[in-house]
Amino acid sequence: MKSTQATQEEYFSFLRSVSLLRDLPEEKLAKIVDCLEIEYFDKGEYIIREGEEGNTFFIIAKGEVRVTQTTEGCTAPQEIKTLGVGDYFGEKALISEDVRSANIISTENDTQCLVVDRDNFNQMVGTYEELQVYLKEYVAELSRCDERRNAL
Ligand code: WNU
Repeated sequence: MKSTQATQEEYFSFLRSVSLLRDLPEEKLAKIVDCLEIEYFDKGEYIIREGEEGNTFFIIAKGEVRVTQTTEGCTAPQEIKTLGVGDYFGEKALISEDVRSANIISTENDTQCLVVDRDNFNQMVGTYEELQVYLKEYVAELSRCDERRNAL
């Protein structure tokens, strides 16, 4: 990310406030700030589409998104939850080496996401054992939620 130092510092302290990244070493966090892209989405815009390939991880810096997913026996995708500032998504396709498993849709104009690509995500997670274990468990739990939803 090319930006002023003031902006870099803002992103640094914002990322520090994200629970997932709280304990990440200073230099790792600084590296993430260096390689971040910022993406902007309007209300109703799809950030992620279920079934597509994906190579990015997102952290919400502004706004709100809806998570929806195809469920057996339902014609329209069902809403699973909403996520807001400081929440993140898109880790599952990266960790499970699978296609996107849900839709992510912006519910506001000017939703802003910090985007980390697969290489940088792997570096961030790979060098930090606890983070890796935490995310793997969370992703396994999401798969169980998916199965349960489809079994209803
Ligand atoms: C869910 N099932 C599935 C969420 C975000 C982060 C964490 C929950 Cl650690 P992807 C679609 C994304 C997926 C997840 C997100 O949607 N998601 C869910 C579910 O019940 N995905 N399959 N809830 S919000 C959320 C936990 O990030 O990653 O790359 O794309 O498959």
